[in-house]
Amino acid sequence: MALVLHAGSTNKNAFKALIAAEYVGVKVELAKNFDMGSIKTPEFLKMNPIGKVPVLETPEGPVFESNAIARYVVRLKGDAGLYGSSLIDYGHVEQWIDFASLEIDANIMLWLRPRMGFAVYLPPAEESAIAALKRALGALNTYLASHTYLVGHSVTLADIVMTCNLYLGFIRLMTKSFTSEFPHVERYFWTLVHQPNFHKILGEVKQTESVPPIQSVKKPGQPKEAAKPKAKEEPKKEVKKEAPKPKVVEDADEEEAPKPKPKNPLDLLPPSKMILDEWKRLYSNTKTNFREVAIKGFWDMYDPEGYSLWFCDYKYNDENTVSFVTLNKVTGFLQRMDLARKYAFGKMLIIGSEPPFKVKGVWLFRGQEIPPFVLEECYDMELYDWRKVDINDEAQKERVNAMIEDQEPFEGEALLDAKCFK
Ligand SMILES: N[C@@H](CCC(=O)N[C@@H](CS)C(=O)NCC(=O)O)C(=O)O
Repeated sequence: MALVLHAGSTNKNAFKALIAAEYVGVKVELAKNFDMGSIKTPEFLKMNPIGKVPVLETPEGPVFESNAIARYVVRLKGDAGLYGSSLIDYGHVEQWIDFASLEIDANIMLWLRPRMGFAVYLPPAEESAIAALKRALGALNTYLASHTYLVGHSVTLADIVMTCNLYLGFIRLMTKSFTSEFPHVERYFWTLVHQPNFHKILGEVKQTESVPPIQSVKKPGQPKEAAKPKAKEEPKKEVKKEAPKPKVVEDADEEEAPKPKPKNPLDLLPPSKMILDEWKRLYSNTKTNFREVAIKGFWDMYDPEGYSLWFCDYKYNDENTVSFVTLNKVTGFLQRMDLARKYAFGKMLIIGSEPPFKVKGVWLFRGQEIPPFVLEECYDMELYDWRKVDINDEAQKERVNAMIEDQEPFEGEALLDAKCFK
């Protein structure tokens, strides 16, 4: 029988237990017809005296506090590896759970609650919450530069708690311009949310495009109408007093301002004889004699003035210890390159028959440089070393051919997979 979890269906604190349940194979269900209005009733307060959610009902009584609930769920199955494999792993799992709660989540909440109208908005308090959050994300980023997961080589409860806490930040407050300072945190977060057990609970995750505007404080226990300011002028005065706003807020305002969409500078380049879609069609439609048809066709079409070719090499191949995580990393990269579909073609090889796997690729870009908007918008770009292909060098040309063709062995090694961006 499923354990019942009392919480709303979008509560990231409840997601911790739901994701953990997926990993360990325990049935946990959200309470049917859950109503936030019920959490201060005497009946609910018997389950959690502070009147907050989530609360898990177990055959032996209720458990509250989301981290404790997640730990309970994991221990129902012995721990199923979610606590690592040694005493020190266990210590580190607990270390990161506390860090995720006290250094990441606490500061996200200090930033978010006033903006939602659940606490008074004070600019210096917001600035200090953001500074503390950045300090924590900086430390996490440094750690993740050389680690795929927080502990060991697979997902632990620490990753579940950390990802759920980051999730709230990513969907509500932390825009791309904010998170790009922490590329390893970005990579970690997007990799984790794409894991099947996370995806099942979180669904498609979309990073916020702006920081929410400040709302006037809602008074607890009063109907929504009463929380509204009495005089119409009041909110305007409050808004004026906000200045100076922290930078992220200004960024958000800028993002919100309606601006005409500037033309992509690549559209202003002199026309090229190479029609990218023609090459993509040739690539897709060639089923036999690939060398003679597609590769030959590529070089016949190739316009070295209008296009350039680039090799890329993943900088952190040592981290590629789990095949499906490595494959997900590459899939995520190609998804994020969607913005360059009109201007690029790419081939990514995942190389090796056993871990650690190497990730290498070749890309065709419109123009002579990697398009700046791609470098800015797609954080994966900085996880690779990029080298322009010298097409006068036959060895380099042959390497391009081998990559486009998925030649195996590639540089003496088997291919785990090859993925194409077209
Ligand atoms: N530390 C608690 C936080 C619980 C919490 O703040 N819950 C919010 C919803 S996410 C709530 O119930 N708020 C209602 C209230 O504060 O009255 C946990 O991790 O479970």
